[in-house]
Amino acid sequence: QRTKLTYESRANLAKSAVAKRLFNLMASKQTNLCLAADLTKADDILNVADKCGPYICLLKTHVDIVEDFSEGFITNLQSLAKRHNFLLMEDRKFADIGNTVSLQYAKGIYKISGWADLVTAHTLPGRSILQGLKAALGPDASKERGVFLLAEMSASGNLIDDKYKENSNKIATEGADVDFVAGVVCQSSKTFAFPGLLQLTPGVKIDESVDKLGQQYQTPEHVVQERGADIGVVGRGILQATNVEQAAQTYRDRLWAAYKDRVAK
Ligand code: 5IU
Repeated sequence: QRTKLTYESRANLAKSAVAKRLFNLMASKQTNLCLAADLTKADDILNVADKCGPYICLLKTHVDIVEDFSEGFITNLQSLAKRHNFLLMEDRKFADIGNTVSLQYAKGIYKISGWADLVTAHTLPGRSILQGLKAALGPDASKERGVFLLAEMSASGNLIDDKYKENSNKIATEGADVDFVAGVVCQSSKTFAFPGLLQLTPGVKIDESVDKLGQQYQTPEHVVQERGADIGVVGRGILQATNVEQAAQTYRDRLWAAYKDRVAK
């Protein structure tokens, strides 16, 4: 069972070079916390990235909500990622035909493939989503880039059913492009079994609740121990805290303790 294995041991099973890097980073830095930096001003994102940097393995962006986007913002974000040792994920949720996602990944204002170690993508278009994204990269660059495929969502009433999950799992684990898949975004340990993939789980908050727009939250302990999360994604639980740095530390401590407990049992 993958949830019983340590991140170190799973690093050796990963087919994606970025997944291997992330597993090792998590083990050495002792953090399985991803910060969802959903803020609309570049400086605010850089500020939380600097404060929370020591406690996170991954910083997740929605770059299209940034009102004052510039190349300088990306340069600064990259230097914070380097200084604090975390990876960057653009939660773009690509979902179009191969040719279009290839353009969306590399071109336009954001040139995502140039800076995001990881991106998210829907499996709705089928395997061509991986081929399309890969096509945007040079032959060797795909070793430095990875994709998280969506197999489940935390939104109440979402349309994903068991068959869709099963087929998403197949895309993540079978075929020529599996070296490009770093993990799966989902809500349950039953969604996939392969220990070389990371389970990223959003919808994490210390006070279990919902928001007004369909988001459903679980506690750090619940997502790691009952639902199999390898990385817990926390946005507003940290961003709206009075002390952001302290909140990041608390989420890190609780997610990490839950993981240590999970592998010890
Ligand atoms: N996110 C989810 N649920 C999902 C997927 C992505 O919440 O199923 I896929 C994203 C949306 C947001 C972050 O960027 O994770 C969660 O933020 P809050 O912790 O503020 O709800």
